[in-house]
Amino acid sequence: MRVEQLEEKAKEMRRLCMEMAYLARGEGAHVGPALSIMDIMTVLYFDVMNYRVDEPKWEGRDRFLLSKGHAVLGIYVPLVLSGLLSREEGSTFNQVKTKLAGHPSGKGMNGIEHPSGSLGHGLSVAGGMALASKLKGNPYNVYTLIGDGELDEGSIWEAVMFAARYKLGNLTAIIDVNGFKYGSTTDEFTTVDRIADKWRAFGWHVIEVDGNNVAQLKIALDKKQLTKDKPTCVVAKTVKGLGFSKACNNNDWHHVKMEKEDLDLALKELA
Ligand SMILES: Cc1ncc(C[n+]2csc(CCOP(=O)(O)OP(=O)(O)O)c2C)c(N)n1
Repeated sequence: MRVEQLEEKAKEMRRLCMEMAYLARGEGAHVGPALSIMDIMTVLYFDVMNYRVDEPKWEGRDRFLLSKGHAVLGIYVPLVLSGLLSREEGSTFNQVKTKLAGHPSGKGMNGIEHPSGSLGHGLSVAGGMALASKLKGNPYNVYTLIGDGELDEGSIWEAVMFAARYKLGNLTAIIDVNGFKYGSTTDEFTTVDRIADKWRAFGWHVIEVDGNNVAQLKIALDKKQLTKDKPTCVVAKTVKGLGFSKACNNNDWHHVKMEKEDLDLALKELA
């Protein structure tokens, strides 16, 4: 897709995100964490990744794992807009008997490669999938998206070493650097600062971008950027809650029960 088309798609993604969050108003939804990654998800699902809507389990598909699983609308929305999930399934988000739970379980539905929600696991699983691709001689790429607060989890750093050791050039980790975690800024307690330097020191190929700029993301995530024998880390600086004025850089919108007036305002702003 061209950059302008991707920008339009990102807006459509944010509109559907707000509509689905409102549908789940009884349970609430993680709106801020999902809005910050919408541009990344747009570029992945509508410009970068190979998948087949009519054959969701195609062995050659690229794999995506949402490690910060609470931002689940960030993956349900592109799954609905790509056709991997139906609109009808989408409208059951976070309601009784839904398959689309508030954290991705993937049970009985297409497009979720692995459950998440307990932070810190996505990169380990993605690394295993990337190694399997090499061992089986079945070429596909694996992508995982990690929160900057999530970098506090020690398991991530074990997986960082594993991926470099096995030269997983088909693996890309994208870090959503929005400066917040749950209830605080990222640097309030423990701090993982100079993120790019750290991943580089562990032997990764690192690219830094504005994670809400689809033109920059399109270049950074282009498969031509992958190196044969180093995994790639895209450090994406984002704004939590971007797209809706009340949520923008406001961590009170980490998890909310939305009111109808919020939805109306959001749809107006995203028109
Ligand atoms: C192992 C684990 N510990 C704690 C939590 C609770 N928790 C949910 S979201 C969150 C903050 C995550 O921050 P970040 O990764 O920066 O994501 P953001 O919401 O800011 O996009 C925490 C600590 C969890 N889900 N899993």
